[in-house]
Amino acid sequence: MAQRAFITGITGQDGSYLSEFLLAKGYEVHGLVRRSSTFGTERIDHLYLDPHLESARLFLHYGDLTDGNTLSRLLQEIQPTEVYNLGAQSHVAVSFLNPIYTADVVALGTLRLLEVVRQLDQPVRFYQASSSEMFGKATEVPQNEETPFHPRSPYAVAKVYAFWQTLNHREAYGMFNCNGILFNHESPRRGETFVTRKITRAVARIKRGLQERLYLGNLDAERDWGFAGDYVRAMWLMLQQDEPDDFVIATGTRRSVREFCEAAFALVNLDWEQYVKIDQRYLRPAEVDMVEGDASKARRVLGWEPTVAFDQLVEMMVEADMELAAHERTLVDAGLKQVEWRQGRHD
Ligand code: NAP
Ligand code: G4F
Repeated sequence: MAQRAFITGITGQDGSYLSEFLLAKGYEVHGLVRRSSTFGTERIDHLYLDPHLESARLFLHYGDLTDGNTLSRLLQEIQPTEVYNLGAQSHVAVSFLNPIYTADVVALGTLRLLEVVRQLDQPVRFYQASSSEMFGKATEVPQNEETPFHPRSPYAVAKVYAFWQTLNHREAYGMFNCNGILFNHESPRRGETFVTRKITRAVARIKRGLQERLYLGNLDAERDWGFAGDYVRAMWLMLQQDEPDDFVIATGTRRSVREFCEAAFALVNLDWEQYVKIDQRYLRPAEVDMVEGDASKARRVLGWEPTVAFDQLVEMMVEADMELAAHERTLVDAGLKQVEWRQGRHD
C-alpha cells in the first residue's frame, strides 16, 4: 500500500521541509491548514502549484488542532499510515501572552489528535514534535533522553504535557508513538519573529538601506542551532524503526545570540555592535539560559547525523535574506513599496 502521511503544521517551517522530503519518497501527503484571510501557504506553494511533479500527491484540508470533530472526520477519510503532529503556537514569548490558547493547541491539541488516531481501524505511526524547551532550566549539560524536564514557559509546559500523553498512549494502548525532542533548527524558511531569522532579515535589510537598527532582548541566551532540513529527516527515520522510541535531535554545539549576531553581520562586512540595540520588551518573564543536546542515541539507532554546521547555517540564511532584501529594494526604488518597520517589531 502507498504510504500516506497526515501533517499538522504543514504550512510552517518544518511542515514544508517534511512535505518535500516525503513527496520525494513517493508518499501521498495530506496537510491540515487553518483558514486565514490571507493564503499563508507560501512555504508549500512551490509543491502545491507545481504542475509537473509533486502536486498530484499533495492535499490540503481546512482544520485546526482545537477542533477535534474535524480532525476525526479528516483522519477517518484519509486513513493515513503516518501522522506527524507539527502544528503548534510555537513562539515561546507569545505563550506568556496567550497561555491558555497555547495550552489548548499544543497540549490538548495533541491529546485530541492522539485520541482520533487511537480510534482508527488500521495501525498508524505517530510523530510528536517535542522540544528542547522542555529541559528549560536544565540540570545537566548536554541534555539527553534521560535528562529531567524543567519547563520555563507556558509553551514548554504544554509540550511536556504533549510529550507524556504521546508516551502514555504508547504504553497504555500499544500505539507506535515517537517523541522527537528537537533542539532549535533554522533555515531561510524560519518564521521572522524567531531570533535567528529576525537577525538575518535585519542584516540584509540594513545592508540594503531598508532598516536602521535591530532591537533584541537577551543576547546571552545560548542555543544549539541546526538546519531544519536535517531535522525532518530524523522525524521520518524515527517512524521507520521496528520499535517506537523517543530521541534527542541536536548538533551538540551551542552559541549565544550575541555570537549569532557577530557571525551574521560579519558576512556582509558590518559591525553588529553599531546596529543591535536592546529593547526590554523582548525579555521573557522566565528564560531558558542555555540548551545543548546530546544526540548520540539518534546517531547510534537511527544513523542520523546533522550535515549543516553553524557557520554554514548562518551563511545560508543571510544569503537568502540578501536576495529577498534586493527584491524589496527594487520595489522601493520603483516606488511600488513603502519601507516598512525601520525599527523592527515586537516579538
Ligand atoms: P512554525 O513555523 O511556527 O509552524 C507552526 C505550524 O503550526 C504552522 O503551520 C501553523 O499554521 C500551525 N498551527 C498553529 N496553530 C495551529 C492550530 N491551532 N491548529 C493547527 N495548526 C496550527 O513551527 P516550526 O518551526 O515549523 O516547528 C514545528 C513544530 O516543532 C512545532 O510544534 C514546534 O513547536 C516544534 N519545535 C520546533 C523547533 C524549532 O526549532 N523549529 C524545535 C523543537 C520543536 P499557520 O501557518 O496557519 O500559522
Ligand atoms: O528564536 P527564539 O524565539 O527560540 P526559542 O525560544 O528557543 O524557541 C524556539 O526553539 C524551541 C526549541 O528549543 C522550539 F520548541 C520553539 O517552538 C521555537 O522554535 O529565541 C531564542 C533565544 C531566546 O533565549 C530569546 O530570549 O533568543 C533570545 N532572544 C533575544 N532577543 C530573542 C530576541 N528571541 C526572539 N524571538 N526575539 C528577540 O528579539
